[in-house]
Amino acid sequence: MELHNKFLWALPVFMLSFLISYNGVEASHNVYLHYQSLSAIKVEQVHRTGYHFQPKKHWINDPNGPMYYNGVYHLFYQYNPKGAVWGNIVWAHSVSTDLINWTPLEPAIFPSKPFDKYGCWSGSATVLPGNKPVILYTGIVDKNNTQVQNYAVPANLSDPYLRKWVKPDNNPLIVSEAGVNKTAFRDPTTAWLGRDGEWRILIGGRWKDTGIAFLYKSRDFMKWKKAANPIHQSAGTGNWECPDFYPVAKSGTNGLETSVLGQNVKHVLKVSLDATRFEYYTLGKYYPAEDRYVPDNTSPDNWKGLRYDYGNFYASKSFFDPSKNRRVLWGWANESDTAKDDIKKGWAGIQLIPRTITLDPNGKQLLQWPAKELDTLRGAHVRLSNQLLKKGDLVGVTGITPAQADVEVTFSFRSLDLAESFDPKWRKLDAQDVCSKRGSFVQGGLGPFGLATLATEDLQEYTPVFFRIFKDAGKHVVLMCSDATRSSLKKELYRPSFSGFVDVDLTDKKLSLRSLIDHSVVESFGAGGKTCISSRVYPTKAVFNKAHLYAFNNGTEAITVETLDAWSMKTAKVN
Ligand code: DQQ
Repeated sequence: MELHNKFLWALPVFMLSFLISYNGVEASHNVYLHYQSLSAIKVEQVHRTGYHFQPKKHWINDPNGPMYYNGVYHLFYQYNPKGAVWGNIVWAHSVSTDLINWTPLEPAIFPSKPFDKYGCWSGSATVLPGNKPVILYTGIVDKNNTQVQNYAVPANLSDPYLRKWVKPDNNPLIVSEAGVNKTAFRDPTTAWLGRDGEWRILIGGRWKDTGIAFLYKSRDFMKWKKAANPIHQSAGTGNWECPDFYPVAKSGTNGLETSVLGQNVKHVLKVSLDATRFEYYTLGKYYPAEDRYVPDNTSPDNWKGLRYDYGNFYASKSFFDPSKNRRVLWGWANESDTAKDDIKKGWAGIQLIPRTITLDPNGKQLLQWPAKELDTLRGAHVRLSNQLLKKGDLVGVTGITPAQADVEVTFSFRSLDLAESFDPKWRKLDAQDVCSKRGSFVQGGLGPFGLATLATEDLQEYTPVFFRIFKDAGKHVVLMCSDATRSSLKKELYRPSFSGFVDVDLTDKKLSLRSLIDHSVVESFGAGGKTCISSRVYPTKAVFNKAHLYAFNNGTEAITVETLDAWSMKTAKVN
């Protein structure tokens, strides 16, 4: 059978059809047996990125590790060395001193032992006291997809790049207990150390349709014991992949090391939903004595929850960077074209730009922003100031390379009076459904206004990133969209109207937007990183120097571009 959906069989059918039709995303990794080991003959350049991380060819998925060690950033990632679709998975390894330019090394971990013979799946790194890194990862031990947790350590700690990793023979460290679904038992987190001297990790899984983060504890990192209760679980969410659990400071912008506890922190639990291929996170309180995590009542604990990114973004991982006192987040963006296209291109998947994470001063969500090292790639610069955009106006941004650019813009408006009414029926919908009803093409009152990226001059192709503001029962609702509907003339593409609501105070009547445009990806940060959306798009005409960038307004209320700064982005050494 060519197309076999690896994990989906196990979830109740009614639930899956609900989740999948709800999100519209094709679920899980597909196994295309014929394509798995079909090496790329040619690598098509047209949609390859200039400054987003991607290897020279073939398939990538989840970021693994990542870690900072002795002045070097290590990014490991799930990689198929033999083809452009998922399969033959190893831990590829690249290193960097600035998070932006990368040097590829040999794969760090690959199937070679009985405890990982059928696959080396995702996991995390922890730097143990004495400055000793250790990786925990999931090994697949048989054809039935049985999952165990293994460890690997650097062969030579004095190698600055930690090129070789050893998988000791006392692996596996953790096997699933009776009563646990052994095919949904994976993706160990970075460990944190309790005040009682015990290390703790989470492992993702499920029981029936309940997503679970199992908690394991160890004194010596070798003997692990399952805690009586999971740290957290949530009914109706399906299998939890790639959990991530870490503290954030209640005030200030410093990131925190994973073991930090106390009154001045909140915790974040992020899970990746296998059934729908999107993630959500909650903010909450971790009670170390009982090893329980309780989400705040402002964080929905289900697939309606807060998302790091409302677009192509999955299997993310964060790590603490002690050199800059920050927490950095990596996310994977899969393609939105077909497996056949990926074979033709010779590659599939990118990692999005690493983002720093802090707690929004409102305490209810996170803020994300591209790592500041990205600014070193900024080249030619143009600025627009105080540019009025009346209804229907489209203003070109020239003098930079719009297919490979970084744009920061602040819009302002005089009044909120013309905001459209929010249809009460939409209250049940998610932002993406609202955006698909009211894209950038339907004229509004206050908005849509924003950027038209990767656009042809005649707008046959473009990916607009924009805001629309509504009135709903005396309050204002801000919708941010990154709409791929008209991104390409090519058929057979997944072209969603990705969207998220923005919880922003409009007293100053301003909204800001930053978009990182890179050939086949538009990665956007609304209102200082409150709402982020990444879209993968494949224009046929708006490519290289045929791509254009515009600021637009399609609402009745005039909008002022207070400032718009756009930079050509230099090409990074992405691998
Ligand atoms: N990808 C890995 C798994 C993980 C999934 C396999 C998430 O470990 O659950 O490539 O994308």
